[in-house]
Amino acid sequence: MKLFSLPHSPYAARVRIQARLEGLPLEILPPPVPLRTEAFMQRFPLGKVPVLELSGGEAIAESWAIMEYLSEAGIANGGSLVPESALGRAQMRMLGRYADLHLATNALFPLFRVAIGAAGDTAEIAQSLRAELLKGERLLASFGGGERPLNLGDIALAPTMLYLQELAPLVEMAEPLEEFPGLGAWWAWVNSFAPVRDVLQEVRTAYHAFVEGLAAKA
Ligand SMILES: N[C@@H](CCC(=O)N[C@@H](CS)C(=O)NCC(=O)O)C(=O)O
Repeated sequence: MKLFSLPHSPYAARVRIQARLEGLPLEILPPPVPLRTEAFMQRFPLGKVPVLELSGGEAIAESWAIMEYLSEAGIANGGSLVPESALGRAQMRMLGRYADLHLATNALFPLFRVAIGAAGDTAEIAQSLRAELLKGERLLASFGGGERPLNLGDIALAPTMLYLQELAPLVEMAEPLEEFPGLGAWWAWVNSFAPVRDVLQEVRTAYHAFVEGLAAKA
């Protein structure tokens, strides 16, 4: 199986973390045709990476669909990243949807726009970031205390949280998780897993290289 990935992509990073945690035999490759071209859109209708290409040539896009496919395909060597109970699975999906529909939509994308120099009210973006982080703080607390195994929701959230911390200084929030001890503890916990920590470091390095490249061109 081939995973078409970009090193700085938080969405591709999810699948790469899962692959390392579960010992999945994925060949990690750049997109086989340039993004944002008709050729890419024809081959991969949703127009984004990551894309998982199966040995029969079928393509699966959307990181969450790929992660669920991989965990259902019966090829994992490690423990399961999908909880056994229906409640555990619902909580896992809530974390994934929190990452995409709340944190990314309302905080990360506005921060990206600031990063590329688009106009934006930085005080408003900081307020929105705090509001979204508070949701996460409360969501994690609602799962109850105590140890639980890492799941796909944590893996979906981790790269988004990495980018928020990289970009929050743009809106005068140097350490955004400092105000949210539950999220801070969660962040330390997910980073205690070497595959998570290592892939996040790859994303961080790729992102910094990307930013330096932009600065050099300016
Ligand atoms: N919802 C998608 C988002 C994927 C996504 O936004 N990928 C970005 C890279 S981080 C991309 O392919 N961008 C190319 C483009 O927008 O042209 C997922 O979860 O896979």
